[in-house]
Amino acid sequence: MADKDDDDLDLRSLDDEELVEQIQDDLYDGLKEEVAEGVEILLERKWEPYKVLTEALVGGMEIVGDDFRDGILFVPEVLLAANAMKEGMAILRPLLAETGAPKTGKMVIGTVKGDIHDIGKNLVAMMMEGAGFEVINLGINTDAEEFIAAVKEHRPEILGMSALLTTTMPYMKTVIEALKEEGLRERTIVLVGGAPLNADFADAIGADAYCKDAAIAVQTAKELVKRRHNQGAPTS
Ligand code: B1M
Repeated sequence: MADKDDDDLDLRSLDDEELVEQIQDDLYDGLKEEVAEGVEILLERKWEPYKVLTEALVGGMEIVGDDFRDGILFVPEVLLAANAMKEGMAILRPLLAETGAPKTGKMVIGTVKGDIHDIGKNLVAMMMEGAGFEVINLGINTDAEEFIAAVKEHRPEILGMSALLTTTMPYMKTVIEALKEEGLRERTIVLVGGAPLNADFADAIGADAYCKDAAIAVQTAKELVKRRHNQGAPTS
C-alpha cells in the first residue's frame, strides 16, 4: 500500500475522511510515527478518543486481518502493523482512562496460554480503566496458575480472558475449571472475548458472558457487577 508520494504527504492537508483512510494505510504499512501523528491530528480536530480508536485504528486493523487471512500479508508485516496500532493506542490510553468515572470494581485480564495476541485484550483493559475499573493486566500466554494466583491476590469482581485462536480458546474452560476447584468461581464474574468466540461457546465453557468488543465488555461488566452488589454476592 505504500506509495513514494506518501513520503511528502502533509497529513494536516487532508480532510477527516482522507486522514482516517491515510492512518489506515499507514497502519497497514506499519508506519508507527505516521499513525501516531494522524491520531494526534484527529484529537486536535476534537474527535472523541473512542471514535479515533474504533474508526481509524480498529478499522485499519480489520483490513490487515482480512489480508492476513487471504495470504496477502504475512506475520512480519502484521507484526509491524500491530506495533503501529499500539503506538496509536498509547496516545489514546490516558485519554480513555481519565474519564473521571467513579471506581466501579476490579478486573484481572489476560490472553490465555499459547496465545500472544494482545491488542484486543489491551483495548478492553483501556476501556475498562476508562469506565472506572482497576485493571490488573496479566499480559499474554497466561496459564491457569497465573490466573488463579492473580484472583487470589487481587480478589477482583471480574476475570476477563481473551483468545484469538481456535486452538487456544478451549483453554478458557481449563481456567474456569481451576477457578471452581479453588472455590473461586462463585465470587468471580468470568467474561470472555476474542474474534473466534461466540455466546454459545461462552455458555458451553461456563463463562458468565461473551463480549463481542471492548464497549460491550464495559457494559456487561458494569451490569453484572451491579447485579452482584444488589444480590449481596460473596466477596471472600
Ligand atoms: Co494472528 N491470527 N496469528 N497475529 N492475527 C488472527 C487471529 C487470524 C484470525 C488471522 C487470519 O487468519 N485471518 C488467525 C487465527 C485463525 C484461527 O485460529 N481461526 C491468526 C493466526 C493463524 C496467527 C498465527 C498462528 C500465524 C502464524 O504464526 N502462522 C500466529 C499465532 C501466534 C500465537 O498467538 N501463538 C499469529 C500471530 C500474530 C501476530 C504476532 C503477527 C499479530 C499479533 C500481535 C499482537 O497482538 N501483539 C497477529 C495479528 C495482529 C492478528 C490479526 C490480524 C489482528 C488481531 C487484532 O489485533 N485485531 C488477526 C485477524 C483478525 O482478528 N481478523 C489474527 C484487532 C483487535 C482490536 O481485535 O483482538 O478481535 P480483537 O479484539 C476485539 C474483540 O475480539 C474483543 O474486544 C476487542 C476490541 O473490540 N475482545 C475481548 C478481545 N479480547 C477480549 C477479551 C475480553 C472481552 C472482549 O475479555 C472480557
